[in-house]
This record gives sequence, structure tokens and C-alpha cells, in this order.
Amino acid sequence: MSYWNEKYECMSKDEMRRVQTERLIKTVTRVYNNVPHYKAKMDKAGILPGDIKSVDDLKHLPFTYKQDLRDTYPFGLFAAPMSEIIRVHASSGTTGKKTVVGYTKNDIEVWAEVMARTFAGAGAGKESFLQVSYGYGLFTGGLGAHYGGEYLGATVIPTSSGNTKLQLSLMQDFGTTHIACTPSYALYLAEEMEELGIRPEDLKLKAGIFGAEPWSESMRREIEARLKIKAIDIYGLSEVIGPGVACECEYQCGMHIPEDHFIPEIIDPETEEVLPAGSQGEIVFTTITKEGLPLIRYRTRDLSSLNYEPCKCGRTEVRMSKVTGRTDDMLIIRGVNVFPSQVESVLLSIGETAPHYMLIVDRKDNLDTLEIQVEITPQLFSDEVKKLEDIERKIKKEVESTLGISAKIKLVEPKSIQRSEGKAKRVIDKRVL
Ligand code: DLL
Repeated sequence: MSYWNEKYECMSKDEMRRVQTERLIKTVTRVYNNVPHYKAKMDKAGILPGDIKSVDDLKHLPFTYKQDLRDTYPFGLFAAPMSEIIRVHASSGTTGKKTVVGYTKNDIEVWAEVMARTFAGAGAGKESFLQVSYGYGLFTGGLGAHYGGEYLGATVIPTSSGNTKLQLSLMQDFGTTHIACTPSYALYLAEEMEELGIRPEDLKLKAGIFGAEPWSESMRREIEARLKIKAIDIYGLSEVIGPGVACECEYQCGMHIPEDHFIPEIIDPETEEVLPAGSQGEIVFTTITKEGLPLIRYRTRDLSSLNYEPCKCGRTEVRMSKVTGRTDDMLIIRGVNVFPSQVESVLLSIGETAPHYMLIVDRKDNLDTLEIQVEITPQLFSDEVKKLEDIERKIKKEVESTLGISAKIKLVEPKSIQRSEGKAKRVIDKRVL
């Protein structure tokens, strides 16, 4: 069995509780003393660090929301001085501003360590060739996997995303054994291989570590059959650390959470009440070793459930089930988080069309596509074609720079987008996962 850190991965529940209690108290004290925003929230809730006697007291602490990160943009929730922050990453927020996360040297090490655990769980080791095809940059996927792969001692091939033909030729020439990318990109690779006449037997690929977007069991079966590999699910979010918050082992029966770093809870998203083990609800995380951006009871908006039974692999870490959806309107298109409200702000800032729009998300040849239908005003409707084309181009450019992905813009006739009396329907998602 390939554990990376057997001591923690297979620790007894009692011992883990002791570790968690000690680290939780330290983290709560740290945020209370170093982050005015946390201090204010805890004071308001009438709870002091000294009230936290054990991990059971976690439930008394106030939740942290994406809004807290937005309100303190960019660095206001950091619990370490900027001189100690050695890296930042960022992901989309609901408005134009991104959610910024920061890491101390120690945080980068924790991240590399949890990622090394995930790769080891997926069967990778020092002899492996790990191709990292998650995007490098502000997105946490590329660099997170990269540092984890190096920490493990694998040979890391930092291709980043895109350039599929090059990816495939390097896979053949270097003998890539493990690939880390989104599941939709894995299917795209399979398709390109079929087109180029590359058979799975021509590659040394054994497993893929796929995540950053929701994917189903049937998609897993398809990837496994077409690439002849094991497809492992990896979960994470920038705020908590990036990829490595949870990952499957070779038994593929839930994603192990390194509980010595992140404590999960499942809550009812409406009542905010903690639900018993096994219930489906929103997964909430508290980080207990992070220094740069520790998060107390962070509301992920992701729906999942927790299984505390030990796994066949011997790990005792709690497992979370595949994420089945989100409680907000965030879409994940080609691995990029997109909020419909971002499109709205772009349209409003350009101001030349009606504020009625619809996002149509589909999947063609295993790649997500985004079409944005925008309603024009009656005055524009009678205008010349060239003017309309200019507006279309302008919206396309703005949308792409705000969202970070390309989109097709389609101007539609006045009043052709359905009006609603209740919650507006802004998205038609035709993807079948
Ligand atoms: O997507 C981090 C990551 C990179 C995870 C590479 C795995 C692999 P964000 O861009 O902040 O971070 O997006 C986080 O993506 O709240 C989920 O809604 C979704 N998500 C991530 N992994 C999975 C998964 C990265 N395995 C958001 N299944 C999260 C379903 C996932 N959804």
C-alpha cells in the first residue's frame, strides 16, 4: 500500500482528535489575534479563543463566507504579515474582483505534502512521470500539482493546459505514467488520440488525477475505458488551499480528507445546522495548519456527504463523496469558475444593449462551450449591421477578459429572452456529465 504519510493517514480516531484539538485552538487564537475581521465576528458571536476546549467546540464558531473574502479584498483576511507571504493565487468571485489567497513558506509545504499524499494514493511514486496539464498561473491547479509532484519525487512535466498535440507527443516521448488535468480535458485527449491514431497501448499512462469540476461515475467509466487508465477524483478549492483538500485512493470509494490539516463538516445550507455523518449537505472546512489564510468554517457551497468508516486501503481519514452540485449559481466552464453576474456587470458597463441575457453552456467534442445571448434594444435593432457587429465584438472582448474564457456572443431580437416573475433563469446548461 502506497501511503505517503502513514502516521497521519492511518492515525486512530482518538489520536486524530487530539491533533485536531491542539491545532484548532492554535488557529483560532491566531485569527483572533491577527485578523481584525475575525476578531469582530467572534466578538459579535460572543466567543473567545479560550472557549474552544476541543474539536467539539468547532460548531460554536461563526461561519466564513466568500463575502468575507470579498469584503476584505485583497489581503484583509491574511493572518501573517505580507513579508511572510511568499505566493498568492486567485479565483473568480461573483463580481469583477477575484478571491485572493496567500501562502507562507510553511503553507506551500503543507500544500505540497497533501498533494504528495494524493499522488501516492493514486499509485504514483518516485519513478513516475507526472504530466501536469492543469493551467499554471493564478489558478491553483497547475502549481499545486507541480509542487506536490516534486515533493513526491516524481519527474514532473509542467505542460500546463492546452496545446493538445504537444501534450500527446510528450506523453509518448517521455513515457508519462500519470496525468493531472480536468476530467473534460482527459476526454478531449482521448478523442485527439483516436483522431491521431495513438492507441492507449502506445502510452505508459496508468492513472489520471482529475478534478476542478464536477464529473459523474459514467464519465469516469468512459475516461477509464478510452484511455485504459484509472481515473482518480481530486477535490479542492483555492480558499482552503487549492487541489489536495480531498482525493480518492485506488479503491475509488470516496475522497480522503487530510484531517490533520482540514476539518470537514456537513451542514444544512438553509438552517446552517450541522448534520449527522452520512447526510447529504454543504461541505464546510476549517483549516488547522494554514498560516497565511486560515479559514474557520468556510462555506464552500459544494454538496457532498462524509463517511467516517475506515477504508479498504487502511487509511482512517474521513472520506467525502463525489460533489453532486453547488448551492449557488457558480458554473464551472472548462475548469474556470464563472458567475452569471459577471456577464451582467460586463453588459451593464458597456451599456449599449438591454440588460437581458442568457448563458448557454454545452459540451461539444468533450469541450465545454459558452454562448451568451444578449438582447438588443429596439433602437439598435433598426441600426446597420456594422454597428451591431461592433457591439458584438466589444462584448466578446470584455467578457473574455473578465471571465478568462472565450465565449460566442449572439445578439438577439428585443424581447426574445424569456422574462421571469421570480428568480431569473440566466443559464441553460445542456451538458450531460
Ligand atoms: O478548482 C482547485 C482544484 C484544482 C481542484 C485542480 C482539483 C484539481 P477553484 O478554482 O477555487 O479551485 O474552484 C473550486 O471547483 O468549490 C468545486 O465547486 C469545484 N471542484 C473542484 N474539484 C472538484 C471535484 C480548484 N473533484 C471549486 N468535483 C469547488 C467537483 C470540484 N467539483
